[in-house]
Amino acid sequence: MFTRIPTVLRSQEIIDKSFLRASKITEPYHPKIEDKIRKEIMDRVSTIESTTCSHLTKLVKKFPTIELIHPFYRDMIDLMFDIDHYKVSLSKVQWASERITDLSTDVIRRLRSGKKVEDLNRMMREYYGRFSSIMLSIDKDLSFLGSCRDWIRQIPDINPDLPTFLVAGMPNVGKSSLLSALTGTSPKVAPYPFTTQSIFIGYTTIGGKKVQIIDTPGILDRPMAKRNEMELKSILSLKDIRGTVLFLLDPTGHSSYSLEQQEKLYQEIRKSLLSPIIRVQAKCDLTDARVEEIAISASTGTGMGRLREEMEKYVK
Ligand SMILES: Nc1nc2c(ncn2[C@@H]2O[C@H](COP(=O)(O)OP(=O)(O)OP(=O)(O)O)[C@@H](O)[C@H]2O)c(=O)[nH]1
Ligand SMILES: [Mg+2]
Repeated sequence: MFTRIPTVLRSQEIIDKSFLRASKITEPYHPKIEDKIRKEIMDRVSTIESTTCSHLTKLVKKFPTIELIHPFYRDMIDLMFDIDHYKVSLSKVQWASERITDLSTDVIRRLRSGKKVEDLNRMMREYYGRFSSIMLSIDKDLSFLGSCRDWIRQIPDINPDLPTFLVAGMPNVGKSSLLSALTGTSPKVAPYPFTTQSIFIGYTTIGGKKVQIIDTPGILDRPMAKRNEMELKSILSLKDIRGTVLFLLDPTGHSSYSLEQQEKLYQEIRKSLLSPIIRVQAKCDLTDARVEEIAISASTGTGMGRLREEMEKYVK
């Protein structure tokens, strides 16, 4: 989703890069030396301007605009860094780009009327000096945006506009197996910020619609009390996805959690996510006991049709 944000160069790197390009420009023979030098300086100024401004405007364009992105991403970003600081830094980059364009236009206009070689050279030196100081004045912003980029790139590639199911349940109850049984193909893996775990995203068609199913190991699988604040908040940002939770309960003892422990997690998820929840009994091939209306086996495929019918009710 946000993997296409370009690397953010620091001020000095941008200065060096554009000066190096400019230094390679030489004008062929002109009968008058001042014409040759004037043309050379103008070309250098244009090169510095276009190299720098295209980098800066690309940055502004490729960084997400907070107002336009889905609340899920906005909340994630809000957890990662100060959004106001982010907006100010982006607008300073925009400002620098505009200033450099103005400065370059101005010097090119003045170069046209410059007669003596020494005047032309002075204008060029002044231009280089002013250009550098504009660039250096946004160095802190570039450095900050560079770290924002590293954060933003960690936001998982969830499509918040697809109907979504979040698989939840205590460890070992069969969440990953259910995801595979529903989606067939091997899921896409994405890191999830603030946790050491990755999430898995699979797709299938239910009721004629493409849906997204997300397995969230380490995220929706243990009591909230055991989590730090960042983890809690990152769980809450899942709320913005407005998915339906598939809550797996394993009554066989195979997962080594009692049904009571599993109920407790169920209650917590119900309260914190406020999403609709479909309760699903897992591993029904291992026991004849039916504790839930919907009982499935990811191993044998029993009950999968019934589960899909239920899921269809939540795919609007
Ligand atoms: N017999 C049987 N075993 C199952 C079924 N579903 C999962 N298992 C087994 O249960 C174990 C845990 O399954 P996973 O799908 O990895 O469970 P999980 O909830 O993703 O586990 P964590 O990611 O560790 O939380 C594995 O050994 C699976 O083979 C099922 O329907 N029937
Ligand atoms: Mg798993």
